[in-house]
Amino acid sequence: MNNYLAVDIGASSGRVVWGTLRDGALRLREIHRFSNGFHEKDGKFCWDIEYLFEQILLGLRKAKALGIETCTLGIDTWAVDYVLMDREGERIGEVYAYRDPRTNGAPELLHRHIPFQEIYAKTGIQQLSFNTLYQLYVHDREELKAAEHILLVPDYLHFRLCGVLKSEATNASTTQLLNLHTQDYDAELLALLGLQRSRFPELVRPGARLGFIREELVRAHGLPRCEVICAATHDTASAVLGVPAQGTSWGYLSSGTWSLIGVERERPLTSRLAMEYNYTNEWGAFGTYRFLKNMMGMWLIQQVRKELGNAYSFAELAELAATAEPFRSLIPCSDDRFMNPPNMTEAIRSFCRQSGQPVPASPGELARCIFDSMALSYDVYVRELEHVTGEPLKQLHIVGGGSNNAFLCQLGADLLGMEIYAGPTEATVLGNLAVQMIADGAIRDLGEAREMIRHSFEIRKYEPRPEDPARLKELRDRYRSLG
Ligand code: ADP
Ligand code: LRH
Repeated sequence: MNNYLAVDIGASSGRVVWGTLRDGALRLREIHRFSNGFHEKDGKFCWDIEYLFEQILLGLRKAKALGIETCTLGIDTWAVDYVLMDREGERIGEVYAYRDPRTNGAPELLHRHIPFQEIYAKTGIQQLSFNTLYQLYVHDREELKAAEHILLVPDYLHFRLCGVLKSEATNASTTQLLNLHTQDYDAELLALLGLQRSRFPELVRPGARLGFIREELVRAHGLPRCEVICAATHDTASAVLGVPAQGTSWGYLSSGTWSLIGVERERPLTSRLAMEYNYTNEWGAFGTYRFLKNMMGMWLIQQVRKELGNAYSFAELAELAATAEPFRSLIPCSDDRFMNPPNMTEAIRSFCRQSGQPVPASPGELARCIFDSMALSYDVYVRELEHVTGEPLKQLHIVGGGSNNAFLCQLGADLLGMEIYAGPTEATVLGNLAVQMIADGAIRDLGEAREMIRHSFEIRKYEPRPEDPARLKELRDRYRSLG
């Protein structure tokens, strides 16, 4: 029996999970879980990359303690953020978090040199001010000059583990620097940043074998003998691989710190409407593209929960929301004001106050305001998605931590008038493992992986309850009018 380890690090937490295949079923055992989050250092918002690397080593040490002597390992993390490295392999500076405000206004500055339409035609990537393109554009010039290598976070972690320099394609596409037509980094965009192609490693696809964890690390930390395989290193790419869908006409909502809502396609879609709606075409594994849009996700409730002193669990906040008055106050979830405010609770209250709505006071009212707004936002984006692709959706699969929120799943089903299938929570881990198992020949292809996931994990179905069409219209209009 082969051992497959997945390291999955999201913006709010990370885990090391052991996957095995037995009797045609996929089994998971969580070996190590740790918290994640960015912190403020000298006025900059940064990730603690050394802490994350230590957590990976700790997880691997625990794997060995459980009796795992040999295994393969795949890593995925959140997208767009990067590490600068000199020619000796030393990190330069801090690893900026995408919520650092340094990129506010950066797209407008960059678009003076190249209009967004041209960037979109090349890359098919939605405009988010934190895309690597804009982050590099405003990065300290001296630091950037000193950097021999620019590595996205999982590529850097690969380098630290096995000394190999590669740029994994699913995550690299989120830089907004990959050209859909040449299937490589775009020369014009690199020139605009003053960077040569050589600063980025060669592109590799999920399933590529990177090599074994360095002997010194294995000995110093008591690790298993571990071959590193490129997962779909963008967590959302792995999450979508882990969606237990079958057939056609399904959409997905990867629900964690972000909500990523979209469809899987075999070809990119870069029509004028796709650009106007700001839909993205991120590269997926096995020749797929993720046509999706980012909306502000559980970040809203994560921040409010923290500001309530972590006195309530996520499940309790969902239960409190269920008992609060429905649709009393709404916020435009994805508005920039909620990107990284000094205080989320205050930002929500202040929006409600300014827009003449009742101000949510209690934890239940705050949670209700967030979940009502998120569910209405699902509705807006699913309608856009159907319009732009010309293909109606029959069902939506929600995966990730947010799939545990039964209240929100049901609300989504009601507003969308569509069946929602919720779970697995650990779809990202499953997508990560699936790539390793396919590379290993243990699973034939993505279809078989999804079928196995469907049969191995509980998936909850939410049927839409009848809604009054006039009330639905009124709610949609109200939400859309928020701006
Ligand atoms: P990320 O990968 O971005 O760190 P996750 O996929 O781990 O995010 O999802 C974390 C989120 O899942 C939490 O912020 C929370 O909103 C939600 N969540 C997890 N468990 C529950 C639960 N039991 N009930 C409601 N929400 C939950
Ligand atoms: C989700 C995610 C998302 C990106 C954002 C930076 O964790 O990777 O797909 O847009 O983080």
